Amino acid sequence: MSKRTWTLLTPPSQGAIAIIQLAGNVTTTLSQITSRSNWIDGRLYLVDILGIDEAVAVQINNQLAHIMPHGGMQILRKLAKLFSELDIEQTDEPQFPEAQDEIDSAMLRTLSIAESQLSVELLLKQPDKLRGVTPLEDDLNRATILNHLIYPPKVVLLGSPNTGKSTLMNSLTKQDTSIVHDLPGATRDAVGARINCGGLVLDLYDLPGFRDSDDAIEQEAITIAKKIMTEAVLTILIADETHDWFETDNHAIRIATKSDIKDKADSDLCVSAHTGENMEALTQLIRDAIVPPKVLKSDKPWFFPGSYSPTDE
Ligand SMILES: Nc1nc2c(ncn2[C@@H]2O[C@H](COP(=O)(O)OP(=O)(O)O)[C@@H](O)[C@H]2O)c(=O)[nH]1
Ligand SMILES: [Mg+2]
Repeated sequence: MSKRTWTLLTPPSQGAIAIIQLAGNVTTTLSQITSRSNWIDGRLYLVDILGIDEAVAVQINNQLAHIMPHGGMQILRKLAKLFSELDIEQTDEPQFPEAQDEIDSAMLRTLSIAESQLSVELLLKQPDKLRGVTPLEDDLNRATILNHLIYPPKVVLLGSPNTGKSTLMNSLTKQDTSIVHDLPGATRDAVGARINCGGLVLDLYDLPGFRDSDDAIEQEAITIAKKIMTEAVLTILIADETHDWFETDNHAIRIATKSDIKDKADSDLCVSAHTGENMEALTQLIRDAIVPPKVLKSDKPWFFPGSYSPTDE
């Protein structure tokens, strides 16, 4: 008998409906967990799952079925226990019966985990471009950039205390994620938030100033911040009229804050979080610095994760 597995297709959190994919000998599984013995492929049935829940279920073929119970966490926990008792193993590898071939299936899997809207249209076009193609170095370099549409990259704000980093962070996240304070060094921890930046989803961090400090907690925050700095794909250098730019070897853009008071020369853009001036332009600038329009609009194939392994040759 082929190995029987189950995969949660919906997010692992409270929802109205959950979708669970069953794979392996599903005829056996369905007869064990419901009282229905006769299943026509592709037809939806309302079934009772051993008193746990009423669910909609469909057998796609004798190796694949979907059951759609209510999405409460208690129901999911009970179902997980039931599957485990029946020796049905949980996996994180959904199957896509609608996929034409392996590359199509890899694309659908990537699409299911991709964070940025910008990836959707692009991914759907890839199977046609990728079949039978081996990547060149140039293709792999382009993939490194485009993969940021799947896995949110880290971006850091870096500048002297009081230049307006936390205020900018709050404005970009539209929440109070950062401490805004007039005292220099008010941001003791690296504060991060996942934001949608013109269609690109990224993790933005407001780093503490790297001051010498005897405070153990502050030292710890600085250690964390330095690690995030090295992982960041983009550093947003922040300065205002009275503070100058920090030095960095990272890929960086220079954003001058408080343009409502005065613009600053030698910046890529002057913004004001208070008036909103150039805030829209800032999100586009950040996005384009990470995924340049030239790369996004390229007609060449995107070797997204799972589409190619170096041993494919
Ligand atoms: N006029 C003006 N003041 C700002 C602006 N952004 C921040 N500030 C002020 O600058 C000070 C320091 O801001 P904060 O965000 O805490 O700076 P950080 O130390 O770099 O995080 C606060 O008093 C803010 O209100 C802005 O766009 N215009
Ligand atoms: Mg701050």
